[in-house]
Amino acid sequence: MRRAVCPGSFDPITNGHLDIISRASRLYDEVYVAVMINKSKRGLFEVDERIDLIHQVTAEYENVRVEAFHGLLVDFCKQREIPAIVKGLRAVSDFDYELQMAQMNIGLSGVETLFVPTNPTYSFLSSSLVKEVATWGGDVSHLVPPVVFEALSERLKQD
Ligand code: COD
Repeated sequence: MRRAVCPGSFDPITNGHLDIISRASRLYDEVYVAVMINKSKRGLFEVDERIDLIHQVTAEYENVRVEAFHGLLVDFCKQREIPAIVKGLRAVSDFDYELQMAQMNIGLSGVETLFVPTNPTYSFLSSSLVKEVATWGGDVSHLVPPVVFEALSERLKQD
């Protein structure tokens, strides 16, 4: 069984994340989407809400599993016998930090990182920008799946 993980904060999942997850699901038998918990950083969405949204938007991919994890990504991988991390690369600016993490992860545990070039349509897209634009009333409906757009609109109405 060839397994891989797509890790992230997913606060919330965007079309850029989804593009990488769907491409990974075609390359591997089983793909874990790992929502990595960072207790020092409160998100717009609770971890359970992020997971629920990811479940909804990945429902069509039968080989995709979604889990939350608190700890090192390499420990998540070790516990599930996952040898590969799949990351999307948006721009050169992503590369420096992604390379550091990839080298740290292989050094810690031998887990490889594979980089997938972003779909040019989403090369500028991040969860933080989506939240910022939506907060000020900008239209992000083409940047996130419809169910995420609804959740985002509801959440920002409450704040
Ligand atoms: N196009 C393509 N790919 C994209 C796009 C896009 N528009 N947007 C995001 N992605 C991909 C990238 O690969 C990105 O790395 C990933 O999705 C996740 O993005 P975010 O923004 O949801 O998540 P981040 O960047 O906050 O995630 C960082 C991690 C949680 C992966 C990292 O901090 C981590 O592994 N933490 C666990 C603790 C740990 O092991 N630390 C040591 C690391 S060496």
